[in-house]
Amino acid sequence: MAVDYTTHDGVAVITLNNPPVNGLGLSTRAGIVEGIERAERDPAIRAIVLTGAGKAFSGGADITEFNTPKATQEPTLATVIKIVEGSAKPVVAAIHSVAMGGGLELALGAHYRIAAPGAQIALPEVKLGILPGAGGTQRLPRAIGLEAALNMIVSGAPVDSQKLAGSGLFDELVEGDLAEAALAFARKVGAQAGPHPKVRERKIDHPNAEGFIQFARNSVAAVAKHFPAPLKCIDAVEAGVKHGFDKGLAFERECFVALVQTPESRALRHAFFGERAASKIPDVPADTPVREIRRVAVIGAGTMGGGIAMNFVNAGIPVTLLEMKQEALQRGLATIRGNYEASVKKGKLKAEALEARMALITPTLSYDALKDADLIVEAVFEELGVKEQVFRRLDEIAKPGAILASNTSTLDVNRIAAFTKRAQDVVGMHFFSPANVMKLLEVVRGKETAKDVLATVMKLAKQIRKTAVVSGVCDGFIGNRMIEQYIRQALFMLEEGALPAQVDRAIEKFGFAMGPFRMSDLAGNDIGWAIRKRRYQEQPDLHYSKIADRLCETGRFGQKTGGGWYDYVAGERTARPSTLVDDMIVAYSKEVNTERRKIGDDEIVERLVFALVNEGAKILEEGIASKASDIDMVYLTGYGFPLHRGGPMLYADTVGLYNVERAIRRYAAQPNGDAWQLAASIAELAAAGRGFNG
Ligand code: 3H9
Repeated sequence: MAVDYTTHDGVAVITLNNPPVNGLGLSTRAGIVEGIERAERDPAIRAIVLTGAGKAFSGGADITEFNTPKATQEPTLATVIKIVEGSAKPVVAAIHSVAMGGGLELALGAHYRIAAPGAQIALPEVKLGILPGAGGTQRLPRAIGLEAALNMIVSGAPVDSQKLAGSGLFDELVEGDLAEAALAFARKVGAQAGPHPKVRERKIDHPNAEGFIQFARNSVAAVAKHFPAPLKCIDAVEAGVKHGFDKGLAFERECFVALVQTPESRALRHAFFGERAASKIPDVPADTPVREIRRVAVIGAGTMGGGIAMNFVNAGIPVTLLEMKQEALQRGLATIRGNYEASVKKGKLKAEALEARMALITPTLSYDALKDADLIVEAVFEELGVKEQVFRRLDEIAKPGAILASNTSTLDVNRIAAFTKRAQDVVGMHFFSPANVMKLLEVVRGKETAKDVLATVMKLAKQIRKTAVVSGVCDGFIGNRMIEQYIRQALFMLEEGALPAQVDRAIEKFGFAMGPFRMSDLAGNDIGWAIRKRRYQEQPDLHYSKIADRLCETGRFGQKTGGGWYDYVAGERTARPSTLVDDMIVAYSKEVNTERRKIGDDEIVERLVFALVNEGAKILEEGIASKASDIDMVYLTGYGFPLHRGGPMLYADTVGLYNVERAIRRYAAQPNGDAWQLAASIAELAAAGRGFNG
């Protein structure tokens, strides 16, 4: 049963009971209506309490029902709220923990609301690319005022119930037992003559509603470039202000129906579920016991090691930081302190918190100090010989059961594990730079990594607020293996007729945060050069454009050398197209006998994005990633892939795999086409009329 019904001395209590968050799916909605009708029929009942079992009042509409027949099947949420609001017996919503989206809208349809402190109150629909579609844009402004409501609706951010005390939303904030208080409140209002108050009948008073609405429009302009929902939220609120509740409600409904079908909303919902799905590993059951992580050690206090240490410290976990030399240790600590000081300056961190965090770090020059660490993360130089030394040492000193993690981005985790006699305890934790900022963590599963090690690391990732995605062992893991194909295409296109600024502009217009050449100039062109040099040895037949090597041979490594694909003025980060480099590219085309042609922006985007998709498909085929959404999470959180497109694999589904396949076949027939080896699964899924995500 999704809804429980009990009676308590004249009061009916309707309890949503649809774990995990009392989502308002069809059976829950039907249960509420049944409960209200039953209470209305029963002459002994004077009032009704509406509440939620478990860890929420309600997390809102059941998102999994969107775009399915259940979503529109009666009773819809709008109907449920109408019935609640229309009840002759007063309905009291008793809110605790979470009242979000449709959950809050349902509560706004009740005649009275009481809440426990600490409940998260939100209309987060905008984060899913939609707007509150069951009266939220109409009732919330009437409950808490135009400005506060618009802020909540447009940001989607949760507000603590305590902060909303006195806002007009709650009739009472209850410190003690909410259930008891709800019964008492219901008995009180049940004894009063009706009609009972309705939020819809309140007025929206604002001295300059039009001005504030315009201000709100201006403030969402940047986000609105890629997402239609924020402006629609404002339009719907405005409709209610200008034309009254009923017209506003009808307009809100119209917007909801349109938005829920947009690719942007699909992308945001995909990211919402993708994030949660990433933490689930198919053969690691949810109840796998985890190891306790009370103390972490990080080896290497460079940029990476320091950033990694900060993640744990920020979560209150003490860290022992090991370096080989005193100066390096001091430098590392100073950088960490500097990062925290910058946060204090920006007002994001209190000065006392800075000291408390620094106090959680124990610097050391001795491996012996790592003896009591439950997790040791190695972030030393990226060379197998160096890793070997570290892991052999760790095997000697780490306590039994300690997890030994490598931050390697390119090396074989199985070989690293083999340096120890406890391969089951070894795992990859590939953080992205800057490690204290970037959300992504690739968790690299070696062939012997124990399940409880994986479960522990995934849980820990949540604690340090990372999006963790499991990758099998392969060169580059999920993210870098795919980006290599993207870069390869970018370089071929230079050779064939494009220039760096055009490539970057096209893909940035598609929505990437930064194009491949600006990105490479930022990261340092020497990094890619080193990888290519390794490739030339390992796979001498692999066809690469040598254009980037030419650039590197001139010492143009990017921003750090004052020039790369672009020119840079000292102290600035603005990328200025470089005549010298552009001439060099044109000369190179001549040298390799390629007649330069005009390459359209569409081709640039397709070749870059489909290179990711094609490699992603192979990664899935090989089981390196266990699901398409994992790949999308890697790209959304680690590589600046546009969120409104939902990641490369969802984007491919949106375009249609039939079209993706045709494009890849077309590019494979062009010069440099040997770089395209169509993934078998693309052709198979396309033939079956399916996508990566079903
Ligand atoms: C809406 O209401 C539209 C209406 O305006 C109009 C309708 C006509 N549906 O996050 P967690 C699942 S739109 C389905 O790990 P937490 C979630 O996938 C909705 N499932 O827990 C996960 O499943 P699993 C507006 C949902 O304690 C499990 O619950 N509401 C929903 O850290 C636990 O989730 C929102 O946007 C849902 N609505 O946080 C709220 N919500 O275990 C979105 C959660 O299988 N939800 N699940 O992986 C949240 O922000 C958080 O989940 C919440 C709990 C704060 C509620």
